Amino acid sequence: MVNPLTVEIAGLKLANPTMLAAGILGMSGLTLERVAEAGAGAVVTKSLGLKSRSGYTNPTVVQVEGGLINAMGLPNPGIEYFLQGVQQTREVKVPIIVSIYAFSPEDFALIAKKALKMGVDALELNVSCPHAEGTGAEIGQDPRLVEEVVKEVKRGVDKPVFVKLTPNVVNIAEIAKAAEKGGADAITAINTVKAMAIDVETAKPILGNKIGGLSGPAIKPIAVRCVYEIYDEVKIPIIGCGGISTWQDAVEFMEAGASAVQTGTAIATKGLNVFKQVTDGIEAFLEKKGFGSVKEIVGLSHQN
Ligand code: RRO
Repeated sequence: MVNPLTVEIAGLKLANPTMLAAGILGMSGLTLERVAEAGAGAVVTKSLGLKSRSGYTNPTVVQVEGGLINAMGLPNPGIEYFLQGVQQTREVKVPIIVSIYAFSPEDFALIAKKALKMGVDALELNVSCPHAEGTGAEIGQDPRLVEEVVKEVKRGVDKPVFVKLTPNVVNIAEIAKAAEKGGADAITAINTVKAMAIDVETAKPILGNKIGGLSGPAIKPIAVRCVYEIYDEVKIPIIGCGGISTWQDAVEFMEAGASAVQTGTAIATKGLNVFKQVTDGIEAFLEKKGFGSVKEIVGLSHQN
């Protein structure tokens, strides 16, 4: 009998449609392995660059109503050091997707090649960090640059390339179309929403970087709208991300048009059980509604 939860994203086979989002617990082989063992269908690493980077000064995260605002500032040990560490840990038994960032199309292509040489399954291009100078959303809000980055990466690699988009644009579907034109195999929507918090007593911005990115339940309706709009404009699969912490959230994203979902902030509030809870909930929902596969609910809301 066919497993109703299995999905295939651009040739990548997942036992269930949940993934670890970039940025949370993706800092080492051991943490990726823990997430895989907890039931994620795939895992995405923290965003990695060519060189190590220490990130912004503290505080880098603040809790607000409905979520977290972070301005980590892309801290990472550099792609080669990180992937050597992953190779040395025990095997991660689900697909590993490496999130990468760079400051030019050429450097994106260089990091992509380095990642794939070390045996990872797919790449996620971060063109959406809301508070990075010269990279992230500064690239991801320009459709021509997005197309160029994706084209350059795709020229040199033979593994699936996902492109993670920023919601901080007027027309996200236009950016998704540019990524598809450049050869992207899937779209991840969305990265965090530009935000800030101020300490009223001292009148000081709380984060070291002042401005950061909001994640968690508060951004879910924004993310659902983005997935819905992108689904109407592109043929490649969409991976939904933004405030997913329950199976109902996951089903909502899939009905909007997502073929799989990523979870990040919910791990901080609910722990690693969230993957199994979401997967079990989706399975029960499919059975109750008489669907034979999770694929049958993708984009269902567009019929209504
Ligand atoms: O590291 C960060 O500050 C960060 C990244 Br790379 C990103 O893509 N999104 C975000 O909210 N924070």
